[in-house]
Amino acid sequence: MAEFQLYCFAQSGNAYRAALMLNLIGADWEPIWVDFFAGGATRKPEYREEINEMGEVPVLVHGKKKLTQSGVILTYLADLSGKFQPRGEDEKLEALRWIIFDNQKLNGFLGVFRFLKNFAAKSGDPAVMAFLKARIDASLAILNKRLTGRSFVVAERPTIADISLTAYLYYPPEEFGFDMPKEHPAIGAWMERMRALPGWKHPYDLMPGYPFGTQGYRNR
Ligand SMILES: N[C@@H](CCC(=O)N[C@@H](CS)C(=O)NCC(=O)O)C(=O)O
Repeated sequence: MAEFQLYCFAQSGNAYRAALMLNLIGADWEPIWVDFFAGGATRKPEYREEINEMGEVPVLVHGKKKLTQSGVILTYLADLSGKFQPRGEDEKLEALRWIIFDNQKLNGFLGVFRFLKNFAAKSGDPAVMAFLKARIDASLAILNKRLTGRSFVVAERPTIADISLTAYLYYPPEEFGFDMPKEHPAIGAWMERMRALPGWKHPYDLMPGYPFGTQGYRNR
């Protein structure tokens, strides 16, 4: 059995943050596939009782420790490995600031937008999609400005804030209907720097369940 287990599935950018971190630090880890789509696994009472009361992936298991929320998992793995750590109080607070912004306003909205566009039984209401797209565009512009003239988000080296921000960005543009790296060149250049890190893998190559068994993408 590997040292770490990660509950995840290939289409989850939230889980990708944790999977990518494990790979980048060279951890001995294995994925545990969660049947989110066909099986609705995260909504089952046994998942909430035994795995995560919040009904979400990612969940990281390390011996007797079980952690959820990608920001918590990233912090734990950075402290444990000494890699991608923000250094000193200012960098730590700055990393947390970007992780919270990302969870709420960038990848938080991107995940919902992509779900409604591709996976939900009924396509997202146009007014809801337009609302989300406007929020996403505003957050992408903020990140693009931050990355203009700098290599990484918090420091001149990648930290867990950068890893958090990758969540949904590498999924194919057709799953969103817009091309984030093309439309936001500083984000595109930063994505290439992240892609060049040893151990980087695309979410569909890193986590199980793509293309998924019984359902397929609604819009393909
Ligand atoms: N802020 C959380 C978000 C986790 C999250 O929303 N995960 C989704 C999958 S991408 C989930 O498990 N949703 C289950 C559900 O809504 O039933 C994190 O970063 O870990």
